Amino acid sequence: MSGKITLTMIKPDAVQNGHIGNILADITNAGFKIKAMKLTQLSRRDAELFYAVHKERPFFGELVDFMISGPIVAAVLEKDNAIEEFRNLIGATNPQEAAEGTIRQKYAESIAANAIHGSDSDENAEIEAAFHFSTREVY
Ligand code: IDP
Repeated sequence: MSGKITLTMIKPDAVQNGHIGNILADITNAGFKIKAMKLTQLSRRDAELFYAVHKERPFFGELVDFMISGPIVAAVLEKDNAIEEFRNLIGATNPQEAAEGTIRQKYAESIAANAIHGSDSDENAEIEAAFHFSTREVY
């Protein structure tokens, strides 16, 4: 079994469309514990740093513009096998390909405005949690 934490962001589209409550309910009903959480807004520099791994991709500019377009909810979540379990809960990157009942299938608008982020590895979960939260803010 791999690690116990993942980092999520409820993205600006889902916050703007009033889905915070429903998404948090899906997350906790799936057995994740919230270890840290905040409503915040990324600066351009924050978003460029967070998504630096994608900086050569053609959609990088669109992704950064979208991620800074409004507030987000960042959270550290805990569950056994957190990365895989959470990526199963949120569904495929493109909501048109996301399985029935997944968060992206239910709440996302498009492949860019796709409602929610989930870390893709244990190592990145630690890096992304530290990006958003100090150790004192993780319970
Ligand atoms: P993931 O979030 O499902 O792990 P990644 O491939 O890591 O998907 O892409 C990061 C984010 O970049 C996606 O969640 C989405 O917001 C955005 N993105 C991915 N592919 C595209 C695209 O083809 N056009 C626009 N935005 C994209």
